[in-house]
Amino acid sequence: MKVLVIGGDGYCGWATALYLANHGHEVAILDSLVRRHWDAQLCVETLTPIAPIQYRLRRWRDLTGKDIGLYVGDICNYEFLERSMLDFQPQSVVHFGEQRSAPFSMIDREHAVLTQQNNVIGNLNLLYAIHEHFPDCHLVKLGTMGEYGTPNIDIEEGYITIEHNGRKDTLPYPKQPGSYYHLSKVHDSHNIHFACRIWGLRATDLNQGVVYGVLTEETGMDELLINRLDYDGVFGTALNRFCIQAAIGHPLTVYGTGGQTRGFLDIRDTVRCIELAIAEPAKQGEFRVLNQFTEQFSVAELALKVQEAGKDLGLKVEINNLENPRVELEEHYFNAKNTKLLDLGLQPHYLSDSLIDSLLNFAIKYKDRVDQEHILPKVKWRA
Ligand code: NAD
Ligand code: USQ
Repeated sequence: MKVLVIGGDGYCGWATALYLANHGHEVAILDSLVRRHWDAQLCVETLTPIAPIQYRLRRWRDLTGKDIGLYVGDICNYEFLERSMLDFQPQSVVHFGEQRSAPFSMIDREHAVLTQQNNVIGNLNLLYAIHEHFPDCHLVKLGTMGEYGTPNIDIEEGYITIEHNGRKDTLPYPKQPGSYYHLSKVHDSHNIHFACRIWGLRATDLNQGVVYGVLTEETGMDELLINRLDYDGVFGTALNRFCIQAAIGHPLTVYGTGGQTRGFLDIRDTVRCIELAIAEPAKQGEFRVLNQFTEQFSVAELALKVQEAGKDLGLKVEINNLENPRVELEEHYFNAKNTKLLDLGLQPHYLSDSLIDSLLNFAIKYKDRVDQEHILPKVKWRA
């Protein structure tokens, strides 16, 4: 299948583009490279030294003989998006290309506006491009589990059946997101759902949990193919951050009590979920929603796991409960469904001691690149 991977220079997108190319798909990457620009603005670098996208792709071709196309530009620019899609003629579009950090979106008004403009307008342009030129193309859009928030009832996959005053209907599940970033995903979901209803587009919204890990079969082939691994207080995410903190002897930064529970998955499952979603597209007019995570953990549980694994490697790992910079529930009910991807054939890589070990060892290998200045959170929700 011809698959366009938007955001293919990023953490999930790079691993996915290589995985799909390795599994027989014809792949092109579209990316504005803006994430590299935001890193530079924040003066942060990923733990791993990532090569320029052109070098990455050349190395991939040299190693495998497979070509991955490249379109460098912003999907908020409709003419560029339309031209690239007409050139590539995709059958599926996987859309990872957004500003994806909650803290980044909460820095100030400017960053909130940037996040919502970039995400909502880029996604809307994509809906128009598909409608105008590729009405049969399947859109696979990365959403987030954080769209649901932490309601005091079970979280379903996208929809909930409600009985009210003697009548019954199946409706989109209520959304209570926790940042302007997470809100941008809710706006995207509504726009996609609407486009499916009025134009008959086919779309899958993948409500992904927090991703951890760095190595996939393909990104581990060569140093030039290495994936990014963020550890800073803006773009770094819970488990990845904890492993890197443990590697450099920094106390683990648990926000508040650490009772915050979220869905998590290994990056090797991210790439497989995308493959499964592509292989069985949503029907024409269908807005399909799949919850993409394999296990749920509290942040405190993850910190304890890293502490345990660290012991075996001779690391003395301390856990610090910091004042929570976010506004979020620290003790709450969380029980989210995630059966639809399993039904499509996902065989999860559950979080194991060996995965934490390998992530710790990976972090130790690159620990000299860590700038301690960027570990503690600086962005507050109530600044
Ligand atoms: P990332 O920042 O590593 O990658 C995103 C890529 O999109 C970057 O290369 C960036 O340059 C590109 N991009 C951003 N805006 C663009 C635009 N307007 N036009 C073209 N390219 C653009 O992020 P990631 O961690 O790979 O996340 C990918 C997607 O998955 C995001 O939509 C994110 O919300 C979602 N997601 C990520 C996680 C996670 O834990 N990393 C969890 C759940 C959902
Ligand atoms: N947390 C800590 N310590 C840290 C970092 C985070 O306790 O050092 C806590 C946060 O307060 C939060 C939880 O861990 O309660 C998750 O935070 P995170 O930074 O790991 O993840 P989040 O901000 O939710 O965002 C990430 C990705 C985003 C994606 C989301 C999936 O950056 O793109 O949408 O995970 S989800 O969480 O399911 O919404």
